[in-house]
Amino acid sequence: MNKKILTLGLMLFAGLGASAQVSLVNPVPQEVSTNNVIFDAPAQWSISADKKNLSGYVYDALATASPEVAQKASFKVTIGVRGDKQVSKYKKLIPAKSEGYYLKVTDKEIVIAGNDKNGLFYGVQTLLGMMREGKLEACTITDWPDVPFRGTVEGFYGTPWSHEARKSQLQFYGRNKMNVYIYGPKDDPWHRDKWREPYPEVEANRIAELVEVAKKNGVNFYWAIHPGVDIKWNDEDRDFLMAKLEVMYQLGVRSFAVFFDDIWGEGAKADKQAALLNYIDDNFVQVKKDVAPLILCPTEYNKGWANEQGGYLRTLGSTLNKGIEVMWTGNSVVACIDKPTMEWINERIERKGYIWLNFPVNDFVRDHILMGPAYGNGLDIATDVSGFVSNPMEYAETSKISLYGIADYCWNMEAYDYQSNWEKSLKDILPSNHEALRIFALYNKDLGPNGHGFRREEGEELKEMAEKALAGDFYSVGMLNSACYELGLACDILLNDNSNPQLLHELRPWIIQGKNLAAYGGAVCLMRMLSDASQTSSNFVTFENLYQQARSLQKQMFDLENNKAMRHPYQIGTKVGTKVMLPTLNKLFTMATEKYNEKKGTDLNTTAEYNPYKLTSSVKQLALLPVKLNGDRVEIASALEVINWQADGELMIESETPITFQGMDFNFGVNGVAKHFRLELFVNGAWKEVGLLHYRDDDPVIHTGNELGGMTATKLRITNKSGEEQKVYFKSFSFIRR
Ligand code: 14T
Repeated sequence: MNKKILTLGLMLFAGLGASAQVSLVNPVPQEVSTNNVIFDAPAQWSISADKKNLSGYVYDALATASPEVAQKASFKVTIGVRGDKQVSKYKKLIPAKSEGYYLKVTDKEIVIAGNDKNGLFYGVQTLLGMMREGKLEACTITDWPDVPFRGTVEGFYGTPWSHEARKSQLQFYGRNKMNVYIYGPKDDPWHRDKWREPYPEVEANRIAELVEVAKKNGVNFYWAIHPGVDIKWNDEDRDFLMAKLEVMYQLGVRSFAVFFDDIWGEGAKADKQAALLNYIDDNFVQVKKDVAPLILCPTEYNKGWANEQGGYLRTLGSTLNKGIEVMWTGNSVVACIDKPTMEWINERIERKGYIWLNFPVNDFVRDHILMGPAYGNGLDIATDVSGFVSNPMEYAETSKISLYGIADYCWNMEAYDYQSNWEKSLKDILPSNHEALRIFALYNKDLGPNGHGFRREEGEELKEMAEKALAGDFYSVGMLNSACYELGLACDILLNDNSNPQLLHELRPWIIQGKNLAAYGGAVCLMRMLSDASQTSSNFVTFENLYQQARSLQKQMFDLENNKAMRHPYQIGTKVGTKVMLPTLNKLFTMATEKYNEKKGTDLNTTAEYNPYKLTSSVKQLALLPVKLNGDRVEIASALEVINWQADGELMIESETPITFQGMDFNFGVNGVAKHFRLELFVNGAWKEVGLLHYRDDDPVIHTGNELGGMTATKLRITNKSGEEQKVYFKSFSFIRR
């Protein structure tokens, strides 16, 4: 051992060195033996390989490493696949597992011996991962994947990934040893609505290019077709489908999937689906010989939707050809996967389920961006699944945070440590400012309330200080203030980082909201401190000015959420820190304002959530109903009880700024009651009546006359003009602003 190695080794033991190089590798390898000796990677190396390995994707990957290839260099890299004479003396050390490899690193040479081509490719990836700081670690690694098929399914609703984003994903999968990418974006017309039609030339060429990029990264590119929306179970449609697959085959695609999710009616029949898939298998997959086993995404793709009486899953199980894979999202649409989940489904489909994990997909919670770790799946299901793919967000670059974890989980399940994986992922995705990214990501993990009931932990690290701060502990208020300061600092640093423009582009609205949240937190924490202080040290940093600042930031957060340029077109909002931070700050705001009001005899509004619309009503049961903006629709929540609307009783909505009306309707649940009510808008200082009518006698919905469209007003009111009490239901009320 030379002196340099020794010193570096000692530095490491003394805790001065960087982390051991093998620990930089993702996924975590199965078997590693090392004594933590770290040394600089050579400037040059020579490569010894069988002729067939001196070109192709493995060689190309190796050639991206920093050492220059020079045949005279004394540092030698030997690469080979089982059976090659270059690695014959390592034969016994190569794991006899698909995609496995053996890697040996010393200060003189490196040997990489793959069990197969992809195994060798992964050995090279491990070497590249280890070398990312320009150093090597003497070690031997024996490695293989636990799950045979690992990767992603681009299967979300919303803007499909761009071509550039897809290429970047495929490279990321190669680096992180994922071997599957299933192309099935819901909003690609030629995947779903126009499934019978071939792609136009530009799109076709892109797919052909993706197939090539996938190959270079050891990834199987699966192209999925989604014919269930309107398929007829006749020969004509079957032939259309076969013809489309043939066109895709000509583009280079060698792996296929057929999706029947989110449909109903004719397309959803198990026997018909199975017959079609078997037909494709018999007449296409088996005939071509170079096509991967088919994948089916069934209509009943989760336990919650499985209808046992209908026998859908058991029909698939018994009739589908044995080689066909069947996808499964778990006990519900969005769920973590565990052993009982797998036992339940595998028994029914008579094969190992192929997991479609609906994480980190956010197409059902588009106001949140998901930057948290991938956790919660059983660490004991490696032998129960045939494949495991994640459905990510339409934000491709940000999705890499979670995908980095999925890759690790699928490769080496028992060793999977989601927390340390997450920390590593941030360094991988934004090395220049991974700490800022980490701080920001802490506030972007949970999904918020959602129809699937799928939540993630967020803000655990804040809970104790939040509780104490709310209990009046000022040290904890100070800590909360520091946390907000860190968030604001992180946001500004990120906005100034141009090392990963795509990531920053995706995160931008949330970062701006993060800045608002941080500034709001700063104001609120100070408010809380001053609400107890007898005097302030500044004439300007007063409670009342901080109160104004907090109010302003509440409004800025609201405006950003409803900003047409920034918000998602059909799911509004840009939410950050919703699990612990924001609710804590809101409580603290209310508490501080209450205390101040009490002390000073003031009457400052203590409700924390900004709302430009205010409801008042002389009808008792209506007076407390919340009004909310939802997109461009202003809605009053419905009441569950019968409303006793007294004669002349009125309901009024006031807006801080003038509203230009587009339309309005409401439902009082009783036919023919429109004639008992009067609608008026406050226009230029005077009340103007707007006509009310029902479109049909048997339809309780009340509509307005055409004169409403385009009117601008700051208030509206509805009055019971019948002279007697009306018993109605308050089922819905909304108007649309222009
Ligand atoms: F195929 C499936 F496994 C699947 O998950 N399908 C969709 C998927 O495209 C989407 O991204 C995901 C998350 O929203 O959920 C499925 O879509 C749904 C699920 C629903 F419960 C669409 C409508 C639903 F009501």
